[in-house]
Amino acid sequence: MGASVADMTPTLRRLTTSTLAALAVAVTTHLLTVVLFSAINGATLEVLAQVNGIFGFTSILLFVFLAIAGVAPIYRHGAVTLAVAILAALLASWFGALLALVVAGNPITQELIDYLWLSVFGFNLLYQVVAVLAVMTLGRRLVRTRDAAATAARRLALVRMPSPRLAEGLLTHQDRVEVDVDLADAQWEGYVEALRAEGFTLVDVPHADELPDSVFIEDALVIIGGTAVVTRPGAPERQHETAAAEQTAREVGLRLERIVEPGTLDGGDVLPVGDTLYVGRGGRTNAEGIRQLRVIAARHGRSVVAVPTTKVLHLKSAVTALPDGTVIGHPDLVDDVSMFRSFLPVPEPEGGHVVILDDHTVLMAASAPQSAELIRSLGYRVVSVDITEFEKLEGCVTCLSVLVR
Ligand code: CIR
Repeated sequence: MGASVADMTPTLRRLTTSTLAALAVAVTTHLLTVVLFSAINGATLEVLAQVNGIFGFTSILLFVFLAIAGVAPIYRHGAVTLAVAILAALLASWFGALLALVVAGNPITQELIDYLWLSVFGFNLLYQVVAVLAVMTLGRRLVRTRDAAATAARRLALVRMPSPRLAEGLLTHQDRVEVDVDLADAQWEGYVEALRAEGFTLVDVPHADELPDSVFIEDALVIIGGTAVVTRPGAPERQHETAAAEQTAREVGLRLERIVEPGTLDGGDVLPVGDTLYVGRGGRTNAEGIRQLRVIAARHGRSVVAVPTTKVLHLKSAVTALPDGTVIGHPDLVDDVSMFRSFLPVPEPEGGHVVILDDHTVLMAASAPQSAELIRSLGYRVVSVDITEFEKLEGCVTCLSVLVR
């Protein structure tokens, strides 16, 4: 059996994707051009065979050029794709026509070269236009579909190394307590290692020394299937965090959507449970942010339930959900537990925070041992991590990563 897209190494995947896209574009361009050209010039079998011969070398060259160019990320930005498509179509048609003429016994003369340049705006023009259109539609779609499939099938964890200015992070509901930045670094390493040990491939969002809260990467992106919704954090100081997160999301092949002004939304306010996204309406996420997310979610077959959140920073500072969909949290932190279909109280405030690692396993902070015991008694495996330094900044176990699976 062949390896699935997700099993391949990134280089092999880029190579196969690029070859497939180049093949699809070259074959489609060839067939379409031959049919259109023959139709224009009288569609007899003889004309068809002749036209087929004229564009044969061109199509082989188009395939080779695109297959080689596609190993680089040429399909990521429309303008780059267009430039490469035009160049590949021009080169392929020029050299393809040259080869066809030479093989047919024509000597290379100045007259022949002039004729080739003229052909760029003559008989080769149709080929070039069809090739560029094929790259921009078929080629791009094929590459994006394969990238999205590969991303969806992998277990990725996007993380962002703490800033040396971590201790200056924002505080809203807690008093400032001194943060041990070295301990925070060690705890972050422990958190990342725990994810790695559970089979996640770590992806680093480039760290930002000047952004104290950037380690809380969860607030910058909301993942819905193969799509990353780039948020617009409610704290103006945190809005610069999204650019690098967006770039990394693009690089791992996620499709992008955005929350835009005047909407604000923090990822920490979004709790997915089955096809429902519970969204906290609190200090960071406003009504317009929720409205925009509702529109985006509907396109992906998800519904949004807005949850008033006044007692804590984010909805997920109060509640998260177990793999079976039970919402858990400390009752003192939840505005209204009746918002959730099934709610289980836990004994500690930090016990309401879990990251679902798989159907049987959750990640929890070591600061909630009794809640961990309760969750174990429900048949789950609990992986514990120490994150005290991040808890001092109103962070919890969910906010240090964005999982893509
Ligand atoms: C803030 O106030 O934005 C940060 N100090 C904490 C963010 C924690 N994020 C989260 O729980 N999702």
